[in-house]
Amino acid sequence: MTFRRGVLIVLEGVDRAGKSTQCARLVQALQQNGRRAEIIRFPDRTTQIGQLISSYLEKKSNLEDHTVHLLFSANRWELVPLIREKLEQGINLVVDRYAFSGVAFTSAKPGFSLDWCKQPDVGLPKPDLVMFLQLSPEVAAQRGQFGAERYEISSFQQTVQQRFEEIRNDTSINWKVIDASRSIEEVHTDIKSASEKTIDVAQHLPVGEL
Ligand code: T5A
Ligand code: NA
Repeated sequence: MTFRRGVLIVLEGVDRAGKSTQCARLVQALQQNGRRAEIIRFPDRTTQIGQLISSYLEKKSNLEDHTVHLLFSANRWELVPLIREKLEQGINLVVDRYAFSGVAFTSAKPGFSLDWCKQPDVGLPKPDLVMFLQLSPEVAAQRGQFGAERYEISSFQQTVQQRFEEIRNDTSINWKVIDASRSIEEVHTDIKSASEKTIDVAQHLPVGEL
């Protein structure tokens, strides 16, 4: 039997698009189909770097904008050995936010170019599929009020939404836009089918780099 690596599947999207809900459902569905699958989320708030980020997001501390951008990236880099190991073991990884969130959120701040924001993540394992959960701000608002975290402000989120649109022009990435305004089950069906198709193809290919 030929060896098959795990594939790297990322879910991105605006706030409350249902990323965490769908990541959990996808891992469950892949496992039910007899595949090995695990979830990874960014920021990973459990590491020392992750704790600095978490405290910043909770507004318990302030960090300079370039510095926090590099910390979000470092938080991904510190998990790269684990990510590579899991993929080599044939474990499919479902990732809740990745470098694209990093670029979209920092470049929504004044004075940050998309190009500068992308640099620290160059060389990270490249996702085999990035699903962008699209949801209008109006529908997102119906899913509850913003919490107290740093970026949970409507005007900032609108800019983040625009940055994501620009980022999706990068044709070196395998993007799939998913209409996230439908029911959890309908969205899940699409995500599951796109993921199964990607696994069938990408498990035979080498892991790329951003
Ligand atoms: N950030 C992150 C950076 O600035 N740089 C970086 O490099 C990275 C990685 C982290 C913050 O850090 C920023 C971005 C963020 O501001 P987080 O911890 O990922 O944030 O964010 P959360 O607040 O946990 O997640 P979101 O608000 O984005 O929500 P999700 O995960 O998209 O949505 P989810 O699944 O939690 O669902 C939200 C609500 O909607 C309901 C759910 O039950 C839930 O109540 N829901 C639906 N309702 C109706 N129909 C559906 N289809 C639904 N799906 C879910
Ligand atoms: Na989430």
